[in-house]
Amino acid sequence: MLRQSQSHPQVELHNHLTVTFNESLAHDVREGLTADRKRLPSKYFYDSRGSRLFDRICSLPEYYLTRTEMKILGDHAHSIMQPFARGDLVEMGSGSHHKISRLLHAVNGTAGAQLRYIPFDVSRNALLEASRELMRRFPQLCIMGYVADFTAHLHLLPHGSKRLFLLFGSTIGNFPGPEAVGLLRNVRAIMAPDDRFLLGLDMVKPPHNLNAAYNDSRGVTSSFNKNILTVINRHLHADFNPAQFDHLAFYNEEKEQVEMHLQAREAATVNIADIDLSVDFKKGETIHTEISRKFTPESARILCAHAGLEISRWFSDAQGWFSLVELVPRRG
Ligand code: AVJ
Repeated sequence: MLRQSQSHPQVELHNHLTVTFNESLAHDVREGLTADRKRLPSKYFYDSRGSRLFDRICSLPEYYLTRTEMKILGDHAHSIMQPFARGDLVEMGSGSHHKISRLLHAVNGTAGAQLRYIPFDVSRNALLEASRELMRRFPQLCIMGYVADFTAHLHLLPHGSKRLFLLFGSTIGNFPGPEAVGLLRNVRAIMAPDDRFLLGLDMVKPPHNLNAAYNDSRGVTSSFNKNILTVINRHLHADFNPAQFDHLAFYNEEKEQVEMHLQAREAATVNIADIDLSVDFKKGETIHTEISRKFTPESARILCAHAGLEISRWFSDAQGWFSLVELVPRRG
């Protein structure tokens, strides 16, 4: 299905979502909340309220990730963009426009520059909002947005131009090992030899810094975590009381990942009307809502190698807290 945006001739939107949000939520909630150890996929944090809460997290003093990645992007944008004055910038899970703006800014005004921005996001609204702002800032830019799931729909991308793939924010850290490798392999599978892939990775660092980043003093991360229950209430007519759950986030040193959970304060039964499910919670029982893996130079190299990707350049901050790795497809 193709939808051309009337008011913005520069933007072209393609909608490829085959199952509705409610259908996929219903399936995942049933599977996750009937399991022995209850879990919910972290992608359901991001309705419009959740996305706003996440934006607030990004500017918290404790949450160094966004700030650090933005600084690295600013420092190295020219060098990163040098081979891409012409071509496609494919951003997976694009969300807001700040990071791509840093890269576009570096080529803005370059003679002969001709870039197309291809964001992938499951939220049509997020795509439109970001596109509007980008068109205002970069009137020459062409935008071809995909309302689609980048874990499933990358093969729909147009061919013919040199491409820079982008996955910012350490989003890859939300996927367990095999899934992360699968996702990177999917990108590798459609890369031409001259294409590049810029991947954001949050690095292992002292546990107190990691714990602080996911337990901010203003409680924004707690609201963000509990928002997943609000999403289920609204979309599936459930009766979760978010106030009866505690936000739990900690760095698991052995697994090198931050884990977020929601912990029931008291025993409770929750009814989820639309899927005819009632779920019992014991006092203290948890729902695992997110993993956020942290990397070392070695574990990053191994992850990429498993996906057939080689690190060509490594960009980092002075402390080595966050990395942007530039990847090339390995031959053969
Ligand atoms: C957007 C997935 C990178 O894992 O740090 C922020 C999400 N979770 N605070 C992360 C998040 C709790 C964030 N990512």
